[in-house]
Amino acid sequence: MQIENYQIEEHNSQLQADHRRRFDFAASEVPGAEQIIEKLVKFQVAIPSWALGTGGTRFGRFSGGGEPRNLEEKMEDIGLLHKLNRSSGAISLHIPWDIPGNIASIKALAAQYELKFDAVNSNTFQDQPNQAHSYKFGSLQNVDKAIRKQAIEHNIEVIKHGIDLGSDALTVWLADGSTFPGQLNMRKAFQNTLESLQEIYEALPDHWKVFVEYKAYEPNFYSTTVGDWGQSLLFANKLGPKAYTLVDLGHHLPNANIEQIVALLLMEGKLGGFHFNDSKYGDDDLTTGSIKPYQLFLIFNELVEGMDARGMDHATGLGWMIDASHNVKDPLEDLLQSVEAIMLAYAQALLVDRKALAEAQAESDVVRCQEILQGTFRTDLRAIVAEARLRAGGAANPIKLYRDLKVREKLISGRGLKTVATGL
Ligand code: LRH
Ligand code: MN
Repeated sequence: MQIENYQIEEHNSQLQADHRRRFDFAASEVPGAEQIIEKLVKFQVAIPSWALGTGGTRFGRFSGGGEPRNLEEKMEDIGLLHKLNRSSGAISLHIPWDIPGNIASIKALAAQYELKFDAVNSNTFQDQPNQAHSYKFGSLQNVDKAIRKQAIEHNIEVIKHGIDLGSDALTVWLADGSTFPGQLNMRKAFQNTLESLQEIYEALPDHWKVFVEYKAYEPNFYSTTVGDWGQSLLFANKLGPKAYTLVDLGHHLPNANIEQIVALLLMEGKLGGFHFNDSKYGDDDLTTGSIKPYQLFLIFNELVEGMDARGMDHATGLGWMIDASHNVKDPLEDLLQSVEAIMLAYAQALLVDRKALAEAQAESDVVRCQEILQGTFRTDLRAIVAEARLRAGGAANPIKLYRDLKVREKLISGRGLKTVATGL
């Protein structure tokens, strides 16, 4: 299913007058609107190959139909998203859920859909059919050297797939840990994991990065061997300059100050990237910005301040990726909403009057600091984000066009109601 340029042009001309009115007002309110629009057009968010179907929970899965049956159809779906919002120009693969078969045809398809390959993800949290050793008690931490070796070899294989596709980063998330006190020698688990990661690190091409993703709990419920930002930073510092931490917004204990964690990891030059999503309780993998939009803005506020302090290019300096799972919504509509929330938070962070904020902070004028940040957060930049999308050739209102074109209905008629996408 493809969306044609004429369909986008028709949609945009119908919404032109309304958009122009809203944009002219927004631009009159927003100093530096043109600079913000330029940065938004450059900013691309990678879509996870494992979030194009209906994940479900252990209590049940309610398929929406028309799910992609293979990597080619997943790239078709991400191509659709990118056609609509021009900000989803990358795919992040998860191996072995999405092993690229014929590299040449997969790369040709990526070029056709204008998609780059972002970080590739290894998977040593599930046992594959005909796997020699089980990861039941962990992978890189495992007390059994043969199991650690199997997990190391898998990660090196994932790097090879990434090299073939033109990716330049490996994301390692480990479910490793323990579920009961006494089950694990946590110091030895750390050391086994570090030793294993060092072998994986040695296999990285010179220009590659490895992102060490931390998570507080699940599927282990007593200790997680890469359990928080401090442990991830410890690994990244001990591994070397190609190793960084990865912040998945849902991987923190309740009320963690994620924006402070981001500020410090960026200050240390050890922040590698993000898995954007939202949550109210645990690793809920909900739509980005759907539960705590102010926190998302505060995170981007620290990112813009910290990246500018280091002279980093916003679009290419970090790994911008979504990591979500869909239970009750159309996966493509959910991903369109997530990208929109990310672009809005980034736009608002670009709008913050940094000079005024620094002056207010220098005078400990708490109220003025708040007024500057909250005033920016309460500034409606949706028309500015829409204008950037239109200038990049996208749709004025992606979800409206997605529905008007009956995309899901067409995917269901093409693929059937019962297809199940690999992933979460
Ligand atoms: C773990 C995680 C990790 C992925 C998986 C799909 O919770 O966030 O990033 O490997 O989800
Ligand atoms: Mn993640």
